[in-house]
Amino acid sequence: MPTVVVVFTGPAGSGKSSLVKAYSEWARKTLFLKVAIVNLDPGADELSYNPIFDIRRLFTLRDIMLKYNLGPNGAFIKASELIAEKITEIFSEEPFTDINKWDLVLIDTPGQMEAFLFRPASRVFLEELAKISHAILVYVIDASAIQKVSDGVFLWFLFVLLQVKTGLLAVPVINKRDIASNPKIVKLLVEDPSKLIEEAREEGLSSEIISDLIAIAEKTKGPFRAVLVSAFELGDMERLHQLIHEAFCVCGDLT
Ligand SMILES: Nc1nc2c(ncn2[C@@H]2O[C@H](COP(=O)(O)OP(=O)(O)O)[C@@H](O)[C@H]2O)c(=O)[nH]1
Ligand SMILES: [Mg+2]
Repeated sequence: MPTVVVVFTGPAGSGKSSLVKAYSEWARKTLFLKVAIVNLDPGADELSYNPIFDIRRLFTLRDIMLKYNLGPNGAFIKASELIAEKITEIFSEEPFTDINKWDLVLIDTPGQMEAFLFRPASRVFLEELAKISHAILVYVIDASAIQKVSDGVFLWFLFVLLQVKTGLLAVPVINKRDIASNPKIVKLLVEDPSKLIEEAREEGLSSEIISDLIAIAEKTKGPFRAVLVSAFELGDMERLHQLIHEAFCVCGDLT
């Protein structure tokens, strides 16, 4: 089977790094896959996994703050520009040089998704990646961050924008199921958003706007089941694995 590259994206704190760790451990232990991990987050303090490529070898957030006299937000933006500038250097290192050697390559992205994915520079990285592999974006939704319909719709819109921006195959996964505030909303958001309209009315949201937003959620929902996982439960990673494979089957790739 060709190498699968999974890019973990999502808002800060949604659990990208935790899922990279859990999924890599599960895939190695259960499926005996050869898994390589890439860390693209220059702001990571300590990593709970062992990356084969780590952007912090080229620069850290702290280096950038000092060198360019920037605060953390400015430094994250600068970091994504530097990733684009150093693209040849990055792709001349493992695992990119011989990507077919691996069954699965997991890419952890900067904590602050908007400073990387929503900037022009990320396109350079993702385009380069798509040239050498079958890449999929996993968009991590934090179930504990969704109490109301409006919380869910907001996070869904970031997912829609991510797909529009990158044009890559993307799937949503709901993390932190162990501390989910309102699992019902999360599930409907992915599988049947139109059912949220009633609930949104009860929240007193402007019904016209919210039904328009939900109509867009309906249009962009894709054929996927809601997959709820906890990065603390290794067994849950089987569901994530199946979701990724289903996504490739649906788009007719990976044959
Ligand atoms: N309860 C719970 N906490 C989680 C889960 N996944 C991650 N976390 C916690 O959420 C915080 C942010 O996780 P992290 O992986 O660093 O998020 P990232 O910024 O998206 O990389 C950390 O304190 C994790 O321990 C989960 O499934 N359940
Ligand atoms: Mg992280």
